[in-house]
Amino acid sequence: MTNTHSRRQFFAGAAASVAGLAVARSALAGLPEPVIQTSVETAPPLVPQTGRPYNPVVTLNGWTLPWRMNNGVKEFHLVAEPVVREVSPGFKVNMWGYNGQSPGPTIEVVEGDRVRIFVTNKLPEHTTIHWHGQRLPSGMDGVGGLTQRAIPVGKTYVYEFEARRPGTFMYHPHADEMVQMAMGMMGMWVTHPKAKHPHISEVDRDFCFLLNAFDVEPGSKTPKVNTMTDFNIWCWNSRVFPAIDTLNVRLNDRVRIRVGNLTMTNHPIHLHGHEFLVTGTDGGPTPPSTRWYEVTTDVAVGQMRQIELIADEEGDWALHCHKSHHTMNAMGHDVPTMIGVDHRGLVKKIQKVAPDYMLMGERGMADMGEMQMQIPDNTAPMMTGTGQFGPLDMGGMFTVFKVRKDQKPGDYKDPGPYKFPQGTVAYEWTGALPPTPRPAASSDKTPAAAKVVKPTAKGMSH
Ligand SMILES: [Cu+2]
Repeated sequence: MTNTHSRRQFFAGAAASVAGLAVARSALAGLPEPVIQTSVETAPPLVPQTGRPYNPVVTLNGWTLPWRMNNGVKEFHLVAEPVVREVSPGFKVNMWGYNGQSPGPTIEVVEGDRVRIFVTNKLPEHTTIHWHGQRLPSGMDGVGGLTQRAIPVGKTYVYEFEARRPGTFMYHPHADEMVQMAMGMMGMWVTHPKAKHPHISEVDRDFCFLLNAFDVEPGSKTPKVNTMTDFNIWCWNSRVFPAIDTLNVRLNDRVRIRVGNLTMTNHPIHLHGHEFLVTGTDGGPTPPSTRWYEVTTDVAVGQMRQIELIADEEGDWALHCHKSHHTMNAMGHDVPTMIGVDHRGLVKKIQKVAPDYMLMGERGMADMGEMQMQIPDNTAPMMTGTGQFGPLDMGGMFTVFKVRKDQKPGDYKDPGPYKFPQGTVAYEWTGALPPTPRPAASSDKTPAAAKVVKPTAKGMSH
């Protein structure tokens, strides 16, 4: 899932462009050169070369935007533009994003930093950027019509404010919001503390990702932008499992995971094998006396959550949204439940008149995980991903938290599948078995839907 060579190239390139801009003093009067990134790989942490030091984050399948220092001000250049995002291998979606990607790059600054962000609009319509959760002057809040004129097509606007409080934030348009967010316009913002903070611990690994969702009809390439709640592609940073990178940590690392939700529903994020504390919310770090241990935390629409844990159990641990239909990719939901219905012989008959007809699920849907059924071009299989023991029957908002004794400090590479110590994996009982007859067909011939429900003026009545 990672490629060290191109990571290094990207990293060297980014560092060089920052250094290069720092010496080209005469160029500082103009716009900072926009840095564009088209790789879907997780970029290594961008260690700050200028400004106050901090411990950088890693954005899953994303990257951090380099800046230039201009008279003590951190200058960034965001370009709002149409992009093509590979949601999973073989599944590319026309999105709108920033600097070559959806989501846009993570912006990392330090508490007290003066920040200047140039925003160039290369979209076919006007836009703005709202800096979700920040303390800032009202006129920098990015609400089109209310606090500024929306940025016209082809124009560049400047936002400038001080990053006043440390925490996890997001950015997104506040102009034609439904369309622009349905098209993938969003990004993460992390403000690191300027000094030791009583409510912010120093961690060994710091990950971040956005929850986002799209409605892409199987076989098409552009999200439907008028969808209100019925999204079908459930993403972390515009990727679906198994295309979401794993979170790779060393045994006993202190780990922070920052999650922001810009979908239109809530997501209970669940980690296996460990308890965690919610150490930060929308309002910043939480006082330690208010924290309690969880294994699932709900991230509501528009919210940010920071969770922290000590990774003290080796293994491959699932990390996923607990809504089971969010760990699946595009599928039709109007499929009748066929569990327990014996329809042997029926499919062949129907296929004579409708050759593509497929009846699924008389034993559940697990078979879908390994079925090599034909799917339309440019879509993601519904349930996919293969582990060392077989298919995972998963998609969407799912990845693996990999805890390894021999992962080197600062090494974020995927260590591969876990080598389970002998005798620690669930195993088959090979002794005598109790009889397991299949349930006999029911002798009860009474139709199940025997009650007649009649609509009345007041509603439904029996
Ligand atoms: Cu979810």
